[in-house]
Amino acid sequence: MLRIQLIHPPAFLNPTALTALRPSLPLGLAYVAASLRKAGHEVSVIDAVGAAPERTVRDGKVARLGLTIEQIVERITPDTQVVGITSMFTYSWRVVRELIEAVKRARPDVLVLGGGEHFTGLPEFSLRESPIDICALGEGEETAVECMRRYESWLAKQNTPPTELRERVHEWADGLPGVAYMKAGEPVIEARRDRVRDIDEIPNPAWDLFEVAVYDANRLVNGIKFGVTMPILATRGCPYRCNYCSSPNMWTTKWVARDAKLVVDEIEHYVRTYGANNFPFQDLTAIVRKDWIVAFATELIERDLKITWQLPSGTRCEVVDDEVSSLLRRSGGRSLNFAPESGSEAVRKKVRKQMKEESLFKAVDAALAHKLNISAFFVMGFPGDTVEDLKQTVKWAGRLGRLGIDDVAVGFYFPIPGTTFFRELEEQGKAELTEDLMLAPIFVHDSKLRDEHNYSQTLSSRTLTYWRYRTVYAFYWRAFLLHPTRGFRILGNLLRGREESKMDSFMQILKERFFTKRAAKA
Ligand code: B12
Repeated sequence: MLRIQLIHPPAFLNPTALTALRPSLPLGLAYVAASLRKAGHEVSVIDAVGAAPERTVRDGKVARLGLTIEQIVERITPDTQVVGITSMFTYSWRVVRELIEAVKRARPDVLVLGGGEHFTGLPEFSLRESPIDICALGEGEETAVECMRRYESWLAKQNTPPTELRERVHEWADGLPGVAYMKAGEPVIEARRDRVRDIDEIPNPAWDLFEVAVYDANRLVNGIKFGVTMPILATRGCPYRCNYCSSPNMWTTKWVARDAKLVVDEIEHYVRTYGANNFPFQDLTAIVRKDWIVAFATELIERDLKITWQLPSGTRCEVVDDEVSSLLRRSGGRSLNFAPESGSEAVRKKVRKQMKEESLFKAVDAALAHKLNISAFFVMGFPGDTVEDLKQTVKWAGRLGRLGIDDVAVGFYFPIPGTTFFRELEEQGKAELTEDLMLAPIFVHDSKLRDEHNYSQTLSSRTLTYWRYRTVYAFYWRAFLLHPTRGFRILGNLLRGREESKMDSFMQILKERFFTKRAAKA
């Protein structure tokens, strides 16, 4: 049995962003906590965000949300043997690196294990740029448990408390699938671990170790806040290979779904335990197989839990037909996001989206017929994009506005480590791991694109900004004029503090900012 403390680091925010991207409950860390506890270890959590959800401090171009690094280190207990740190977003690498340095400085006797999308996308970089001891790559539960089993038996053989843990990791981690560490000053990236075969064996997230209610109370949730919110995960991975997405490297193209009944059991448990009634799925793409989504929605309808659920990170549209849309609506499904990325077939081909125009608009028709809230995600400025491509996206946005979907989100492309496009840009010497590149994901939400965040190589930041607004305009003037009740509904919700769409969420955040500013002035 090891004493392990898992850390959810402070978050970076972009104080000038149009949209307020804020952290939410760290699902990955909660899963790892549950598996380590099931393996018999003593696990506790230091949640820098949950412990100080209202503390934001300006830090150059960004703001930090949560405890200070010093406050986190103070919370590491004297008998702790291992610290695990999660990092989902490369844009917050600087604060994660500072945390690793501070922990190793204060507690050289503690092993520091990192995990999450960032470490999986950039293992060598993270090992060279920080004193971290070992990184778990990809799906983390089994790797974390195996890592701790080996470390514990190695520790037991040490006559004296070991020092220089980083230099000696290879003594116990050699050949361990799914990890990366340093050996004689050079990174060793072991073979990746196979994906978990029976994901229903993975214990549910250990939310009892987190201040769940604090996240809901401070609106640190993702998606539309229809009510008391808890994240949930029903599937892992995605069978597609889009060039801008890290999933093929992180999860392989194996898409695995949990037993639908067990997902509903977990939802029911949160209804009872936390009074939750709103469930944003954290799945990369939950709707891939029709039989699974039909079984899931049917089970929810039969249990009649009076909840809402949604897919804020998007989903594929190929199997969303009349039957599926009707079941989604009746089971409390409220908000779907489709991610065509571009109206240009050439761009969808270039990024390997494999989404046909016909599939998207058939799914939109079906979902609208059953009054589902729908948004569409578009991205501008992929390497090589042309004005002609952007014009196609404007056309699609106009068409979707006419049809009556609720919202569009139009972002700018940014390179993500561990993706095909990132590797290509790197080979061309155009993806240096600078602070600007890493922060791009949160700065592309600014009112205009900055040159340092423009990776299109063909179009100026000014042109891309212009076409973003052309797309937003093409959608919203039709959405409001051709569907006049919308404006009144949004106004009504704004006054009542209610959210039913992305626009409502955006308005609530604007309202909050306005009153916070006014209170600060008073
Ligand atoms: C849900 C999701 C969102 C949600 C909210 C996420 C959140 N919690 O804040 C929304 C829709 C809001 C969102 C927004 C964005 N997202 Co997003 N999102 C995801 C998504 C689809 C799932 C994340 C998830 O919960 N996975 C499920 C859990 C179980 O997996 P996990 O967290 O990876 O944890 C496992 C392992 O990583 C590991 N592990 C994790 N922590 C630890 C710790 C230790 C010690 C160990 C041993 C192991 C370990 O074990 C865990 C269990 O197996 C991922 C893609 C994906 N992975 O599928 C993208 C992803 C994380 N998002 C990404 C990005 C870029 C963004 C945006 C910046 C996009 C944008 N410009 O708007 C914004 C930023 C939002 C913000 N808060 O700042 C990128 C991040 C890439 C990177 N390297 O930085 C990803 C990878 C998408 C992609 N394919 O490229 N996102």
